[in-house]
Parts: sequence; structure tokens; C-alpha cells
Amino acid sequence: PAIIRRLDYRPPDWLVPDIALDFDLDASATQVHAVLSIVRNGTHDRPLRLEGDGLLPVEVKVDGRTLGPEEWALDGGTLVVPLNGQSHQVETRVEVAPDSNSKLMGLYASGGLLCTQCEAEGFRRITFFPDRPDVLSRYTVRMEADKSRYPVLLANGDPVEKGDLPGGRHWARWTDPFPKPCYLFALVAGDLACNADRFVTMSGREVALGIWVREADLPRTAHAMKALKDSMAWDERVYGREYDLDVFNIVAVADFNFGAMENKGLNIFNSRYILADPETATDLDYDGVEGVVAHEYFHNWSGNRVTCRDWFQLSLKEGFTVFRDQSFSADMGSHAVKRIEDVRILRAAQFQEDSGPLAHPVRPESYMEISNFYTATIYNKGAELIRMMALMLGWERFRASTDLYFESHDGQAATCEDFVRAMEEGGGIDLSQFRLWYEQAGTPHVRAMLSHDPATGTAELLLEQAVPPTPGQPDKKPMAIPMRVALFDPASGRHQGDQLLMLTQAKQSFRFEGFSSAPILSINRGFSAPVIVETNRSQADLAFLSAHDDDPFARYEAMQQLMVNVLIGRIGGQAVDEDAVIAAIRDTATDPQLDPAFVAETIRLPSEAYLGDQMPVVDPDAIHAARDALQQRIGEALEPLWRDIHAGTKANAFSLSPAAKGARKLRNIALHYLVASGAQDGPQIAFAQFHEADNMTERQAALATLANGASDEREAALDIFYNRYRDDALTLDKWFQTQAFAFHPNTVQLVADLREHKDFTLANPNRVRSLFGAFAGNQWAFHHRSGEGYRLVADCIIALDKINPQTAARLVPPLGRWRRFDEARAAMMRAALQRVLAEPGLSRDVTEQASKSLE
Ligand code: HT7
Ligand code: ZN
Repeated sequence: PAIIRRLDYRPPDWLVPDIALDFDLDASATQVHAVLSIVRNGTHDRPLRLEGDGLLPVEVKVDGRTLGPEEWALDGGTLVVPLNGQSHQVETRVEVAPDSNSKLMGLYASGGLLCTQCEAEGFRRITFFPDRPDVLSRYTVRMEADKSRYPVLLANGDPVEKGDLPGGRHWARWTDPFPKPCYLFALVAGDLACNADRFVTMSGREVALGIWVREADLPRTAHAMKALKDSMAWDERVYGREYDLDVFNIVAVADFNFGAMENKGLNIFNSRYILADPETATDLDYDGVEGVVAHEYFHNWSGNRVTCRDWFQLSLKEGFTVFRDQSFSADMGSHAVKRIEDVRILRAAQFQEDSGPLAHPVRPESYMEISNFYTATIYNKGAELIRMMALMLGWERFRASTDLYFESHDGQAATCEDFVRAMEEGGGIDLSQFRLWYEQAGTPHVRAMLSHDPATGTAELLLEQAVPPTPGQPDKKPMAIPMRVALFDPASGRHQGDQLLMLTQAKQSFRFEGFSSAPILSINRGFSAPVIVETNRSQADLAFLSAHDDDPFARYEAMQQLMVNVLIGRIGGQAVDEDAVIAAIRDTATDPQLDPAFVAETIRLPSEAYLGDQMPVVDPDAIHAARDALQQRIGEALEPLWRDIHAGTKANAFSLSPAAKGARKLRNIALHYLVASGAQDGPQIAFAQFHEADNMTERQAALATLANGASDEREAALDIFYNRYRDDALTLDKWFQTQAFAFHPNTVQLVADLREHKDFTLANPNRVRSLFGAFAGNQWAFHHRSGEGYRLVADCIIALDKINPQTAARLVPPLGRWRRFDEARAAMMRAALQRVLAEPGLSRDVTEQASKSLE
């Protein structure tokens, strides 16, 4: 497949200021009539090229005249029409079949609905068009359909007209006054019910809000509606951004390749990020709904009003919008806990990506298939870049810079460079070296050595940085790394102030005066830079910080590092002092000043995958054994405490208040340690929680705890759960996911059996992710020494590729990490990738991921 390169960017040859689309909707045969007003862009004699994917033109007209077949050509799906004039009207007619569109890109059928997904390149599966984000058009959309099957007809923008037609049919017309790229086009037709509400904007305009779902799901939409209104108010208050249309609609669909899509005025969501009630949604699910609703809403400015010039600039909208949704969620709940969660995700997904064969810069240089670049690097590392700029500028100057960015690029397709330039101009700062964050892949390593001279009372912090080589980038330059640090006086337990140090050289030292005794280093406070920090701090220093650091992230980090050191020591066969960890956990768990949600985050052991990341060669069995043993020790040593916490955090009635959510989080971790202790009544207590819970957070946590072991309670709880939720797809996903993610010696076989379960289907991406996505993230099970885990995932990729290549490609990266494992495992992982690659007719999506993974 062809490689697309960033530096080959050329402005479009033809612009399309206006487009009128007419859909005669039908699940098996939809007619699409497109009328494009086109204008030659610049002086050239190149023909009009309209991308198409799987389309055959039924008719092509130019300025009202039907062209003969010799007057146009198809070039690998692209419609090529030579034209003489400066501007023309071009019409095409095509027919598409939504109900046989299993890729879920373009116009497709989901649960009786017809809906679209156009980002990144789905519009070309609907009609011929210059399918690139820098061609912005005003859209008018007319839809016609059977009224009983599709009583609701929605599209972007505002509704203008509708009417009935003979034969039980009806029609509706929508117009969107804001020029947009075709990836933001959307329509939905179906039998939907609406949770209708309103929002009055800061300038007093009333916006009609609608969340459209199946009638039976209406009671599950309240949280999404609240999140939407909170997001609208937050974007006005924090960024001065007001909504701009008269209506804002959201539709939930069951079959969706991603989380959601920010189509102008008509967001389409994976139902997973809309539907929530206490019976079926965990607190994490509720937070997911809030965060994704906000994310898509915020795109109205960061993505839609200012869009991307080309797909290499994807992080311009995604990184910035993730930063905005993270800040919003922090404001809605706890800043400390949100930062910890976000860093955990960054480390689990992005650091792994950045250290493997699929590492790429935040602004990539090339791609084969753009869908493969909706990655943690583009999204989460991209958000960290924005966060660093906000930190360096300070909020006021950052806000002045975002105002400048929005005002100077409104209605345009912009670049990451445009954003950085706005930060420089608005913030009065030079970001020349900082730009390397967009160019260089790989997670920088920072070594921090603190020394102290009692004679002069001086402390010296020596910082050294190195960015590891990544594919295509063997040599790296030093980055500009903002490091928030504080030096603690161990006697008083205080520090003299938080400082922002700019590390800009490979090696740099910083001096601090006035320390009669050796201070303790708190570094990368708030996770000020997305780097891996190595320090010379002792276990005693870490224990001190875990009890005294006033930066919540640094305090959490100290505790995690304390645990990592013990676990890595144990794996390496060293004598380790587990008591320090147990004491730190006890002190944290019994500190009445601390937020229970923060306590729960902090006392949880680092994941097996994170431990693997700390080792030169990942040993999944040794990691599992060491972590399991430490868990048991913590469980045993503090058993009365776990019993107390578990009993003391039981609530009388369900609430979504931060205090209630924090209590549930802590209760679940207490249950986990209690069961890990091996206490005889552990499974009964877990089963009782499972049985009595009035909410999914406690029910699923109890199920997950039981699923790790072998007990009668495990089997009973899984059966009960299945029978209770067998008809609720989103909740049944949890049943698959819990088993695939369990620390159970038979997980591999269980996953193989679940693959054959009557409720498993490759047609629904949520179901695939709940079984195979979860399994591939279960380090101990997936990397079973038999290699069976690799075989299962490779089989799934091969079968799924024929149905939905985008979702199949997302299962490849776990196999691509073979360099991190022992030779026997690495050989089996490579063999699995080679088997995938040998498959005839493999998609571009999977070909790119699998071939890069083998390089
Ligand atoms: N901007 C949206 C991306 C997206 C997507 C990308 C590839 C294939 C399917 C997709 N569905 C949605 C989501 C977002 O970041 O808001
Ligand atoms: Zn996004």
C-alpha cells in the first residue's frame, strides 16, 4: 500500500464551497445524489479528482449535462473529470448498501438505525468528494425514507423543512451554515426517542438539546444530558467559547468503531458513552460518559470551528480536546484523582506505544492508513504537550493564546505549527526547542541526582536527559522539559516552595542554597512532563514523601515507586523490606485528612504491565507471582483494617456524589485485599457484596475479585450476572471483559471458550474489545508460555479483518511488543504476526500494523 507523507502536502486543486446532498434512504439500497459547486483553486490544469471507496457512479453531470462514459474515468476508486472552466456544478448519483457495511465506516445500519461515520475517510464511501479535511463546504441535506421505519431524520446543522410523501414516506431538510470538512458530515435515520432539554448560552441564545436513543434506553440518558449542559457552561466560563447553532443533537448507536464522533451539531456516540444508570454502569462508566460527552462537545471549537489542514495535524484537535476534557473532568470532580488516572492511562497505553515498533511523533511524518493513527500518542501525549505549554505560560497567558488561536483560525483548516505560534505570540515565549515534542517520538528519560554539601548548605540537582531511538529516528536532540520540583526538609516535613525548572540540555545542574541537612527531592510534581524519571532516592525518602508530599500526584508517585522497588527486588530475588510498603499503606489508609478516592488510587499495587515496563525483559510469570504474593502479605498484615474499611464504607443509598464514589472505590480495594489475604470468609464476603449491591460499581468489583480465584461463589456470581444481563449488550460486555481480564490460571482456555459463546460476535466492536481487548491487556494470561494467547488473538485478527479491519488493526499492537519478551515468547509472537501477514486479501489497516510490528 502507498505511503502518505506529511511533507508532500499540497493545497487542494479544487474547492467545494457548497454541496447539496439528497438521500433516498433504504437499508439495502440507498440512493445518494450529490450536487457540488466547485471552484478551481489557483492556476493549474489538473482535472477534478473526487475520492470514492467502493462506489460506482450511476450518473455524472457537469453544469446540468450528463457526461458520457468516455468523459470521466475511475482511477482506483477516484472519479476523475477533466474540466476547463474556473467553476462548475458537478452532480453524481450512486447507490450504497448500509446493511452490508460491516466496516462501520460511511453509511451503515446499526440496530435498525441508519447512521454515518465519516472520520477519517468514510465520506468517500457515501459519495464522490475531495475527501480531505482542508476542503470546507456549506452543506444542505435532504433525506427521504419510509416513515414508520425511520420516523426520525437528523443531519448536521439546523432543521429547515420537512413533510410527508405518498406511500408512507416522509422527508426532511437540514442546513449547516458553518463550512466544514466532509469528515464532520453526519445523518441518522431511525425510530428514536428523545431526551429533550435546553441550554441558554452566555449571549442569551436558546439551544435545543436532544439525546436520541431507543425508547427503552431513555431513562439511562440523564447523566449524559447533565454532562452536556455542564460542558457547554464550562467552555463558556473557562475558554469563552459559546455554542453556535440552534440545536445540538446526540445519537447513541450500538455498533461503533470508536468512542464517539463530533459531527457538527450531530454527535454520534457509541451507546457505551451515553447510557448509564446505577444498575448497569460503574462509576468509571459514569465518568466515561461525562468525559466523552465533554470531549465531543469541546470539539465544536477545537476541531470543528478550527479544523485540521491534513491528517498529520490530527493532534491539533485531539491533543487539545483531550486536554480540555481532562481539565473539565478535574473541575467536575477531584483534580488529584483525575491527574493520577490520566497518568496511569498515559503510562499504560502511550509509554508502551512510544517504546515499541509503532512509536510515532505527535505529528507523524507518514502513514499507510490514517485510522491507525488515532493513537494514545496523538491523543494522550498530544494532551500532555498542551498541558506543558499551559504550565510554561501560566493560565492567563495560555488563555490569551487560545483566544488568539481561535480568533485567528476560525473557519480555517490549521496546523500544529499554527497552534504553537499562537502560544508564542499570545504568551510572549519562545517555543523553538519545545517544537521537538511534536517531531521526536519516544519517551524522554530523565535521571535526577540530588547531592548535598553540608559545609556550604547547598543542594545540587543534576538532571540528565536522553530520548531513546525509535523507528526512523535513531538520534535525538535534547528536549525542553518543564520539571516542577520541591526540596523537602525531612525535619519539618515542609519545603520552601515549588519551582519550575526548565531542562533544556542533555545534562544540567541546578543549585539550591540554605539546606543545613540533606533535603528530599520531590520531582515531576503534578507529572509536569511526560517523561520517565529515575532518581537516587532511598526507600526511606519515598516513604517520607508518601506521607508528607503536599503535591498529590508526587505523593501517589512516591508510594507507587516504593511498591515498584519492592516488587522488582522480589522478582530479582533480592531481600526486600515489604514492611515499609505495608506501613505506608496503613498510614495512608488510616489518614482521616485524605480523600478516600485518593487513598484508593494510592494504595493499589502497580499493574503487572507497569511492572513489566520497569524490567529489561518482561517476565510475566515472575511478575504475577511477586505481585500476588505482596498482595497477599498486605492483605494478611492489615486484615482487620480491610474488614473495617469494607464494613465502614457501606452506604445506605446510592449517590453519585464525590464522597459516595470515593467510598465505593475504597470499599472495593479493601475487599480486594481482604480476599487476597486468603481469609476463609473472603469469597463469602465478596459474594455478599455482589448479591447485596445496589449499584454496578460494587457488583462488578465483587465479581472481578471472585473471578480471580476458584470458588463456588465465582461460578455462582458469573451465572447470576449472565442471567441478569443477558439481554443488555453493554452490561453483558462486562461479563466477557471480567473473565478475560481475570487473574485465573485458566483464562486462556476460558477466552477460547467465550469466543465460541452464543453471545459472542465479531460484528460488534464493543463485544470484540470486551473479550479480546481485555485479554490482550491481561499480561499474565495473554503471554501464557504456551503461546496459546497469541494464537487466539491472531485468529481473531484474521477473522475480524474480513469484517471490520479498523477494529482488527487495534488488536495488533499487543503482538508487536515481542522485543520486550524472552526469546521463546518473542518467536511465538513474531510467528503469530507472520501468520496474520500471510493472510490473502489482508486490509491496509492490519497490513500496516503487522508489518511495522515485525520490522
Ligand atoms: N474524532 C473522533 C474520531 C473517530 C474515529 C476515527 C477513526 C475511525 C472511527 C472513528 N470514530 C470517531 C473521535 C474523537 O476523538 O472525538
Ligand atoms: Zn476527539
